[in-house]
Amino acid sequence: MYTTNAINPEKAIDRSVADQPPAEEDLYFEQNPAPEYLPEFERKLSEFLTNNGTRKVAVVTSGGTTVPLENNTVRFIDNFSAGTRGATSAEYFLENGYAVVFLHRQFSLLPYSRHYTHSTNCFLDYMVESETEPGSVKVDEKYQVQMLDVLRKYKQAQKDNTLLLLPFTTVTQYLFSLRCIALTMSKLHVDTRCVFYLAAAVSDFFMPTSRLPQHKIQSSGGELVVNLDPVPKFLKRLVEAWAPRVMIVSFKLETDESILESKAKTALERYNHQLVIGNLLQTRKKEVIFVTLEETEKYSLTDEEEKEGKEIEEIIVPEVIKRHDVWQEKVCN
Ligand code: PAZ
Repeated sequence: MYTTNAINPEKAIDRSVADQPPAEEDLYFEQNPAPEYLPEFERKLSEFLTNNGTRKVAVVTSGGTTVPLENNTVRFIDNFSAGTRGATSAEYFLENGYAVVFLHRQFSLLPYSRHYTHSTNCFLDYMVESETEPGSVKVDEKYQVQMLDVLRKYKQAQKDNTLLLLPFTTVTQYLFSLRCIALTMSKLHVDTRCVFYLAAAVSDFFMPTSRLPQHKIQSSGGELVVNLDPVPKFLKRLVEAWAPRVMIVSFKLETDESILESKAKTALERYNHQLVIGNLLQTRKKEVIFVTLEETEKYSLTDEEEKEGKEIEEIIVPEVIKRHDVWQEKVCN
């Protein structure tokens, strides 16, 4: 009979065997500097989670990440995302009783204020000088009802302390922040109550710190050839190691409809998370697909609903919440 746990001290460390190389994702965190604000970030997050007691939590990521081309950054690569999906979804999570950790691109759209910023109207167009009280300013009569509704919800979220705004700019800041949120959730045992709703448009390529020029690239050098590395696939790490008990919803954006569903399925198979929401750049405000290993379901607004100003997130978020409830039942029992 042999035993599988006998120890031979001479062979305890076999120096002829090379060390396992660290995973690509771990190397990323070793080779790129952590944002200086990370300890403060973690402190604020822990305080927020503690204050929110047993409330369910949605971590909503939103907006695009940048890829700096210089250390003292003048130029960077960016993407189209304005943060509409994230900011709008955050409001519906709040309305459904969730606390929301809003990890967003700095200066992109925010829940509630999104109705009045980056819009075709300047915020001043919503105001008029009061006729009854000369010298004072009030909201234009035609915007009163809508603005009061938004204002009340905004103030309620402030009063209840249910919305935490955490900004990022670069892809590296985003990844360090996401890892910090996942690990903090697990540390505070909030993970089973939490859903990650990853709507941010995260760069697939980046310039490693080791190759980043210190100063502004000079045009006198002639043609600029940029050589970017692929960003390691963090979703696998998030699902397997950082947040295994959190329900994870990722988004998949494509521009070619014929590959959207298959790409979403491939992501599910590769990362083993719970749900991929697929959308096309051209129709993302009107139509999405929910893809799981079992089925694909389409959700869309009718032309009528679109005209009335209904938002697709009003359909997406309650559907995600339904699935989160089922997930919670499963992981808690
Ligand atoms: O910010 P926005 O509302 O303009 O766009 C939202 C979106 C298309 C970025 C989002 O729905 C999405 O698909 N995010 C994931 C993108 C991706 O990495 O595939």
